[in-house]
Amino acid sequence: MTQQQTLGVAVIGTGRMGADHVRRIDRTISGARVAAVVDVDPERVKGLADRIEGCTAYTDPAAALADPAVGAVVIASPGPVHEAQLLLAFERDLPVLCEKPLTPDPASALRVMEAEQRLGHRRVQVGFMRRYDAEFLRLRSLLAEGALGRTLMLHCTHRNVSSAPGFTSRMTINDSVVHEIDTARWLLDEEITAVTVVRPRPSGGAPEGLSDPQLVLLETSGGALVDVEIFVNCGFGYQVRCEAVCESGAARVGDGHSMVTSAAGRWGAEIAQDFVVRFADAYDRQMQRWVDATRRGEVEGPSVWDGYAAAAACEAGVRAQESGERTAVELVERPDFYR
Ligand code: ISE
Repeated sequence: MTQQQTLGVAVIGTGRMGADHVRRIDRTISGARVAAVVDVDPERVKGLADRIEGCTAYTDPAAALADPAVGAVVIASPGPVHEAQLLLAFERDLPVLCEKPLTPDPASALRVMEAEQRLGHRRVQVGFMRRYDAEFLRLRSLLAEGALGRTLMLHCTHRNVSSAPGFTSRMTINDSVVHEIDTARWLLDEEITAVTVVRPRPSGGAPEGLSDPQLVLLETSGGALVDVEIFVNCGFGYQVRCEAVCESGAARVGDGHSMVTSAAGRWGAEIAQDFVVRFADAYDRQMQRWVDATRRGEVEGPSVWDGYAAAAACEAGVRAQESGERTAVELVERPDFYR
């Protein structure tokens, strides 16, 4: 692939996130075009393809990946079908940007890791978009410079206005806290070694049967502690904050991305209502970086190892939720392929 060629991308899954990625590739970023869209819903996918020149609608991912116009794949379908779709992309040796979670459990993530190693080269970037958010990038640089000394703790807040119908307590770990798990691993450059989950009385705003909010405590291989307030029905806005407490200072991100207005004796800022808005810049940067790297014939960003390590920590998190006990994370040794 040369720099001059426009990358033809197939987007698999055209729900909220997939449709947003289609719009982003079509309208916002450069160097790529949407060559194919895939969804189980034939009408939805046709409606989307009809609005994009040179884009073909498919209901079968294998047929889309066989389209000669397709040179790379964005997987934005539900997590449980990622493994099969990743293996299809490997069969054709296509570069992939795969939305989180890589797969819903560590056993399937390990199978993907083995399959990618059999290919002999990395093909997958996992969509942990916070790694592309300007504020989180600044925090990482600050911590890496070491001017504040070692990082001792991270205090994280992760709030959604409301959870989608059918959202379960285990999804609060697998779909939501998975972001803090990856962020902590990336900010600290350490693995998560144990997870504990405690809960206050449930909010009256939480659907029946959903534990909400919860407090998740992550321990890391370097001895840092990470506490995460996960509250997926807070009702008032989408808030993601992270404060690093270091030996000689502290730094916090997540407050500073909206306009502040003063009027009628009041002063205040807006709060984004969802992740598509709050992390719009990060999603754009993530996609542009993926397209640029792919056109250079390279793979960068969060790897299948990162997806696996997050899945392993999530599995421990779900067990900790169910048992109420501190639960150790079980990880295989990191292959040299991913170092
Ligand atoms: C959703 O799947 C996401 O990835 C969002 O970033 C997260 O805030 C939300 O809780 C998840 O359901």
